[in-house]
Amino acid sequence: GRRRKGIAVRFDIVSVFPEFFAVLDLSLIGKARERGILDIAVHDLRDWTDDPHRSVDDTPFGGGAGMVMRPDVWGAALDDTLGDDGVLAVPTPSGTPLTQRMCEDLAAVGHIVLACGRYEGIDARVAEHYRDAGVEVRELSIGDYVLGGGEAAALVMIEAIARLRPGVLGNPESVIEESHGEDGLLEYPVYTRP
Ligand code: 6SD
Repeated sequence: GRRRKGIAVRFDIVSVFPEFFAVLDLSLIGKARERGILDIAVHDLRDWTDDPHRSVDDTPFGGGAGMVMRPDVWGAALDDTLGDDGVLAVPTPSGTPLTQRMCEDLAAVGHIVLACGRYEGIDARVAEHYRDAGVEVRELSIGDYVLGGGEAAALVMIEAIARLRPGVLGNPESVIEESHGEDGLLEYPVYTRP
């Protein structure tokens, strides 16, 4: 199903740097994965190439600097990972700004596929194709600055979304409490005992 309450949420991450996501073995997210509350699979985009060089990029149409990620390779990877229930999340500096409210919305999605770009980004036909096919495609920015690729942004998204899932935080009151503030965030200094 697409929206769910209690059971495990699934994240599929597709990247040319799967090792980037080793930090998801740590802390609350690592524990939640061990407990089966979070189901996170990390995939190497190059597994969907079929040439000996395992090439994922090509020269940009019409010229320009750098390389663009190939739509055929991304199409093969996303056909396999989206299934019939995945929401496609694509980190990009030109995307909709990620907010706490949007994270709450995404925490109700049962299956999120994160497509991490490198180089000059993913060929624009990929998002267009999946939108046309009826997939919910979210192009998201984590802030108004330019990263080297989508991986760090995907980590931010997973951390912000996963901690809203029931059972991921040790203390569920800390999620409830933070929702009292004006913009949903803690806005006062905190102290341990003097
Ligand atoms: C080439 C990317 C993907 C490059 C990004 C996202 C945000 N908020 N800043 N930069 C980004 C995402 C940069 O692939």
